[in-house]
Amino acid sequence: MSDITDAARAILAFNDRGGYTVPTDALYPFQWNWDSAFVSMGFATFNIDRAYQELERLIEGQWDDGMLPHIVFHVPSDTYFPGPDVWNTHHRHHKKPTTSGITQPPVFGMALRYIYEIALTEGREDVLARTRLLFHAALRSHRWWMKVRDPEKRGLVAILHPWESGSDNSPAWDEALARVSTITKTEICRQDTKHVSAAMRPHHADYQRFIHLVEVYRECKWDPVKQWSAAPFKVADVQMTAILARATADLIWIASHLNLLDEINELSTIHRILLDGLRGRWRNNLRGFVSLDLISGKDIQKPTQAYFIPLIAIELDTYQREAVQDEIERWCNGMIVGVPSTAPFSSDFESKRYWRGPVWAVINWLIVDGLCKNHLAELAAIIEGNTINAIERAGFCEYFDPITGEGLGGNSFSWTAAAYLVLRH
Ligand code: 9WN
Repeated sequence: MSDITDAARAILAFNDRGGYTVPTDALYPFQWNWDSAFVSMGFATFNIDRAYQELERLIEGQWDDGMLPHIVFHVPSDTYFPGPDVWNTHHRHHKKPTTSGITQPPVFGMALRYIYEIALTEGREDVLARTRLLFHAALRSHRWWMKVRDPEKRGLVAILHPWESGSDNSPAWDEALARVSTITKTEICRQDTKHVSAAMRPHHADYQRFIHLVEVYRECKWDPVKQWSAAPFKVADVQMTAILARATADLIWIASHLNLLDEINELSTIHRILLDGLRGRWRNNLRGFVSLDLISGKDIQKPTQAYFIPLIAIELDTYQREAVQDEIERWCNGMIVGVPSTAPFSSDFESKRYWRGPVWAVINWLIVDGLCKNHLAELAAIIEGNTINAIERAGFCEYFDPITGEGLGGNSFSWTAAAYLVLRH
């Protein structure tokens, strides 16, 4: 085992708060949904029980209707805004702990398959009951997605808040977010810029809109049907849909192992619907997949990493495969580390600002996985190698400047450590 692998494990231990892992100390002091799913896979490379525990602690926050919230506030902290008092979701789920009122990409099902597969190779028959319980939690959340976030049956699931996407202030949301009012009743007490330079974070007006959206949904008392009608921001997101589709395929795999025939049928229907929806979002001229703004009815053409995420779920045809390869190579041309979260030739590109250019190790992990699935192993190996090099050079930071390779955002970041462990595994 290398020193760097040791260091990655040490970061997960340092960020462990008792069976769940915070993304990084102070900047993100709670349990985040998709961070924990990635982190559980990192744990699975050396500690299966801890991997299961990460997911078990996450579902403590699952709502009665199946939603897996984006943050679980296990223990109070005043180093992050907005905290539980701003969300005010208490009445929506009658269990402790409190949570935020929105969700995040459902990497959970992908993680469960990953850790279950490793457990099986280790001959761990004792994980069966734990796997079954987590499988049913994931299934409930996938039902929630289909019912609540695709009520008009497009085969695409929608986000009602940029924070749900995980790519918070991506240029992809600019036009849709500009329609949202900047007026808020809540005083905005940002904590993020106390930990990280403001030049790397969203602008104040973005935060005003983020909080305005929280207030709209809070006034709906977090009722999903009311939220759908009231939402001033509503985007059918290809990245989210692709992750849901892939996680659904992974749940089908688990259900086959557990011999759950009704569940296999139900999930197979969901899978087919999502793949049909995704296939319709490919654009030849852009050489990628595009999200749909459900309020304007227009394609979101901004070139972001989301263009390529559907590869984790979809088998491309030969034409698409070549187009994607060319396009990713074009985006990475001249970069020390790709894949940038916004294309470097775009006027929105900013190499250091959140989701507007920097490289995230977990996004590369998804892209590498999608390229391998689509027989583009050579390009996958290059991106994987560059990601590992970037981490070895700059450390386990939150994200990287693609032009300089500099490490940015929070330090000692859990999902970067997890990405290292999995890509090295
Ligand atoms: C809001 C924790 C999270 C990640 C997101 C990332 C960032 C939060 C924030 O940090 O979002 O959820 O306050 O900026 O964008 O992907 O899950 O690491």
